[in-house]
Amino acid sequence: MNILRKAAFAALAAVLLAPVAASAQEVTLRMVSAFSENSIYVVRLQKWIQTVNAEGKGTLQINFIGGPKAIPTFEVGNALKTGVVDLALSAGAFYTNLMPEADALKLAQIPIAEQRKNGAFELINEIWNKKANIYYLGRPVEGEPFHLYLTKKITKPDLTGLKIRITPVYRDFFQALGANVVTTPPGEVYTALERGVVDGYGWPIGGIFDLNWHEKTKFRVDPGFYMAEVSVLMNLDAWKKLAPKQRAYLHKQILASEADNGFWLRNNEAETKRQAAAGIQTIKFDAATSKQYYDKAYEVGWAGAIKASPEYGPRMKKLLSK
Ligand code: 173
Repeated sequence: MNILRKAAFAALAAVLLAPVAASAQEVTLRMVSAFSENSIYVVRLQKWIQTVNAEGKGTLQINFIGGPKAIPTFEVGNALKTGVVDLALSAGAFYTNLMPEADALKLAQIPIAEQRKNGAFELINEIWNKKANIYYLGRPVEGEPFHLYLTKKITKPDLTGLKIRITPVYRDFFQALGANVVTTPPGEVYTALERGVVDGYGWPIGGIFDLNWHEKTKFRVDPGFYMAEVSVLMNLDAWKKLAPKQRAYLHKQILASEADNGFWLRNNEAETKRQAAAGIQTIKFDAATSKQYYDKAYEVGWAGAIKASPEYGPRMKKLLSK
């Protein structure tokens, strides 16, 4: 009798619990972006969210709250760490207040697909989880180099006497070239140019038209250096709360967006042409000077990253360099 009762109870429990375990309820995640809503990063993000939501009915939905007007660029990291939002599209340079290692991802010379294979991705998550309570989901933007843009002409890589708008991305490099630097979020670049507070700024090859900086820009210095790192990040507690099926779904969708990275090369070409058409002149150095300029960017970049994180900098360098 006792055994029968136990068996009946177990059967009942299985019936009651099975549906819960097999299909977790749909979850809605709140997402912000550190870039303005009209930037190509966010335009593409919104398309991605549409796909995620269309294919994720009953599993997972993303509610896009907005760009820096919702949460200021440099505060997105903290909002993510503390769980004010679940997901964010941001660049490491915008959350170095949480962990200096964030900015080192700009120095990666191998694609994210390879980072997922060679242990770099695991290392990134080890650091990001521990130091910022962030799960590093993936990197949908690739192959977009940074450049120096100027309102005044230079003939050699010497920025002495010039004031340049930066984020942590460019600090060590532009300072090594003699610049005076001023940090601003992207949203304040136009005003800084307009008021003559800065003589130039750092930004990737794409996007200077989004906030009308082309109106104030006269020169772009080639070559580009580093690679713009724009990633999808998740609050670690929110990630842990997802059911395995929901995690797998998000993972599948982020891999799909990474696989679509051919877009960036086409975009780089189009934006380069658009800059020329807008009258922005290219400043090029001779081959030896160009190489010195490019090599110096990485040299001081890694030196800065290792100084900021003696613990992880060398390991990141080993796994992210070519
Ligand atoms: O604001 C910036 O110049 C910056 O740090 C950045 C990082 C990644 C992509 C675009 C800009």
